Amino acid sequence: MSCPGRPCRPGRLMACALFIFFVVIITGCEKASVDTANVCSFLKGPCTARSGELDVSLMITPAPVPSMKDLRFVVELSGPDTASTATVRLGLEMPGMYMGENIITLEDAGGGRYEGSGIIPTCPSGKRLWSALVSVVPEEGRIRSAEFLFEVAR
Ligand SMILES: [Cu+2]
Repeated sequence: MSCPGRPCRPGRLMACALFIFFVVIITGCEKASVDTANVCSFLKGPCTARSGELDVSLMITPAPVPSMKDLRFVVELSGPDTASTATVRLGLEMPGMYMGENIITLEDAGGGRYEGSGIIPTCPSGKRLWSALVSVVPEEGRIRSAEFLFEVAR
């Protein structure tokens, strides 16, 4: 490969490539602007959300939520649709950034309570905002889901 008017400088090409790479990362992250009023801390207990007739609460321990440590996830459901619930899944993702598939199937602990454990990886970009999408899959009828935003600890 030759550069017009001057000899090739691999160092310069490398710098350009790195610059473009970081611009892509930064603009990619900034698309995921989020209303921080809706961010859960779990410091004062579970966060709650409503999906149709279903009330969904989520607690993650320990709080604040560390990355790369074993975490405990507890979902509690209440409402008329709760009885026919077959499966409750929890999907962990970063808004606007693909961090790999991270889905936790929660065990039925009875009384509308579902429990499981998992790990949140450390984000290479240093971002800390995560989304836990709780999907309630009934034996029949439509899947209901509730999203909980939270930040992992520094
Ligand atoms: Cu990330």
